[in-house]
Amino acid sequence: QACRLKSTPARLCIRACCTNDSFQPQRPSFTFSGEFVDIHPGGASKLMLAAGGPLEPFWAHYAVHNQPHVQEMLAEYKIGELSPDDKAPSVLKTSDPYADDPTRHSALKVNTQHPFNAEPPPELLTENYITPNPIFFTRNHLPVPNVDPDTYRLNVAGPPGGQSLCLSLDDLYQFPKHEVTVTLQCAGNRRSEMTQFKEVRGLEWSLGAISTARWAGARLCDVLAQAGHQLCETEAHVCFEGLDSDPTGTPYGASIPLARAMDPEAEVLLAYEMNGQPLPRDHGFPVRVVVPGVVGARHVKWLGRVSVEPEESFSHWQRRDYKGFSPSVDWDTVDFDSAPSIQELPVQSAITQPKEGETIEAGEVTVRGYAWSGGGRAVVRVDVSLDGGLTWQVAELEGEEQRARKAWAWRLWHLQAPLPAGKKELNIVCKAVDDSYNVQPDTVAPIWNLRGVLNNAWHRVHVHVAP
Ligand code: MTE
Ligand code: MO
Repeated sequence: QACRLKSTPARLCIRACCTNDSFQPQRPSFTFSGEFVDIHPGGASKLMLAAGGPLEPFWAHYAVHNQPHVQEMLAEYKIGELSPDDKAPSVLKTSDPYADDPTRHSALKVNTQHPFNAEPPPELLTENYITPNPIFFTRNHLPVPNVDPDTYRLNVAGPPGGQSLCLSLDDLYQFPKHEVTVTLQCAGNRRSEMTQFKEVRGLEWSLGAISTARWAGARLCDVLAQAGHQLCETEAHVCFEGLDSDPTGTPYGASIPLARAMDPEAEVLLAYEMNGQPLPRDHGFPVRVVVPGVVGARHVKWLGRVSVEPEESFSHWQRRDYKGFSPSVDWDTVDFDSAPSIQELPVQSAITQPKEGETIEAGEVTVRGYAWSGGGRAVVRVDVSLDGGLTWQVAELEGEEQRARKAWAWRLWHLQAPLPAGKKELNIVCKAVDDSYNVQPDTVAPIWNLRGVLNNAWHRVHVHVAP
């Protein structure tokens, strides 16, 4: 019997009984040796949670394992098979944690189904200034919780000696309703272009991990004030916990500085409406955080708990992910404690029309796209080149005018330009400038990082011209 947990990690055996239907039922049960523990891509600690027990609940959850190349990697570590007597099917039966996920719009380009990660195709992304809810990009790390709005309670921890709040949805509606149009962008937007330069670890987002909605809800500063919090400690952080959690019960979490949370001008919301509708389940029903100008990862969905802490959230996603590093840092040398968590994002723009590889008509070309910057910085200009960056033309900005220092939403833009006769192909490039005169870097190379975040290199599209 090879499935006993030995005390020294080197001898550890992890039982993996692959009887789950969603997995490969014809495969025999097997065990893995401890050599694998340290190089487990998801970290040793997560793997150890499964030690000595069935893997099904974990693999059902982290569905990334259901792929042939993962099986191949693991084959090397297989050390034996369980005798049929050791199998305990009743214990191994697990319900699919994703069975209750909502249905989604078929136009979305699915990155991973479990958890659900998807982006709208470029041609739909910039069709509207406000992204329609059904095609708003979705970034889930875990199964979507099914929250009953009647029994939902938001727990807001009070200051030391103060009282905590336990707010129903109706309680939240009593706070002044605040509305704001905000563009939400994942730090991994455009990661696939970074991978093309050199491999990175993460979801292969194209240019659609960004969307814009009109959000409404209570202002976080009003709720925190009601709980008795003041901006006395400028180094403090507001920590958020989602109601989605992994098999160990650890919820999604993130934090933002208290100074931003308490600043009414920063317009941080506990949002319950998205484009005039209750939040869709994929986007955090019934309540999510919206932090204008800040990376998507801090906009915690299915919000369950808010607290003010002396330190940033201890969540994996605050401390061990969503940070930027030098191109020289690799997975052997990375020190996550050495880099600040991503908050405000850098200036960004991308071309949504024409598409890469498309053949366009001769005569005239219309180039479309989006531009946005973090921290409320406005887009002052978008430059477009049709010759790979040698010469530039200024695009026309569309969409709502931006407010100074509170430019939370993107600008859409277009450029209509005649094509030089005889051109067989075009290298179209765009780059945006924000009101701090920040510009985008021309290539990925100097900003490449092992997690593939923060890609804001000039966006390039190569097209053919019809003869
Ligand atoms: N909140 C919870 N509770 N769970 C999550 O997985 N993902 C975060 C953030 N909030 C996440 C979350 C990340 S990384 C991003 S980019 C945004 O939600 C995506 O929001 P959206 O799915 O509404 O587009
Ligand atoms: Mo994200």
